[in-house]
Amino acid sequence: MKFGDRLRSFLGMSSIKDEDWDELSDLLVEGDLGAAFAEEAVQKLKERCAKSGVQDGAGARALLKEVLAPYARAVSLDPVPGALNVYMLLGVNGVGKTTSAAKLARRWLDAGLSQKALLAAGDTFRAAAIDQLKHHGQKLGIRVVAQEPGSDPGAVLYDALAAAQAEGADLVIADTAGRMHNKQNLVRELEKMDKIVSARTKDERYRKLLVVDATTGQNALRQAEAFSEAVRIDGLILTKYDSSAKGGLALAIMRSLNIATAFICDGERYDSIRAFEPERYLAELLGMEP
Ligand SMILES: Nc1nc2c(ncn2[C@@H]2O[C@H](COP(=O)(O)OP(=O)(O)OP(=O)(O)O)[C@@H](O)[C@H]2O)c(=O)[nH]1
Ligand SMILES: [Mg+2]
Repeated sequence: MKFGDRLRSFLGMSSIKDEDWDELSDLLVEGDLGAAFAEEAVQKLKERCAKSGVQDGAGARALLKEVLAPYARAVSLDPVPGALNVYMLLGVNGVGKTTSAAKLARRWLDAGLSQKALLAAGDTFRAAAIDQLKHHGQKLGIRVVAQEPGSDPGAVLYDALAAAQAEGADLVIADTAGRMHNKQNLVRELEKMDKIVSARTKDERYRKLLVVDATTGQNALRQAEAFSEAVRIDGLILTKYDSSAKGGLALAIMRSLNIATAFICDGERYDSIRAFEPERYLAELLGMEP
């Protein structure tokens, strides 16, 4: 049963008793909010319910939505037409970075927010990663700037920026490697790539998006924290929302890193990406009618 549905049945009760609050807290932990956040949310909710005399589940759920709302923040990070915009997609293995890079390129070209886009194969760790991006490039008619497997990802980014300038492209979306087994290496590599782009792109046109798999639970929160220590993250892309039974993870990450979500992806197709809408997200999370 989906987390929202379980919450719906729990909060369907006509009068909430004292011992029910603990169960709600457990339910929120199961929904991937994390223990500390869940406890804090329930504490706030209890206070609000007491203050406004709410004793029934439906009333409590509406108030719970209010308690969680400050953490569900959206940010619009669309390209600004007229000059080069650079996006770097970060995240651990398999979260959907390469797929999201292709989705974003297609979305912004279709919307007329980019006239000419390039994809940069910054994941040089695996040969298959470069091929995968090239495959998307071929399908979408977008050139992919790549080097040999094992080459320096910073050099690939450097090439991509030079190519964008030479060819008059206004959008570069860079894929990156998601391996995490050596945090120090990852951090060093990200910092280096970051420096190369920062030196050549205006701040407001250079965005780092952290891609998070909604199905992966609290591990993803720790990973997000590690990335955010290495570089400034501008926003989240929440993927696999179609197969996530929970979805509270995004809220936990937004709260912990104090960042907002830009996009939410709910499928493998190129058009399975949409702007993050806090109201809709919270309603779905809490099993409410939107
Ligand atoms: N259902 C679903 N599948 C997705 C979504 N986004 C990506 N995927 C799938 O998840 C798998 C991994 O996606 P990739 O884009 O290769 O992930 P990655 O982060 O580049 O992975 P690595 O390069 O191995 O680090 C692929 O099979 C994608 O089709 C989504 O929103 N929903
Ligand atoms: Mg990839």
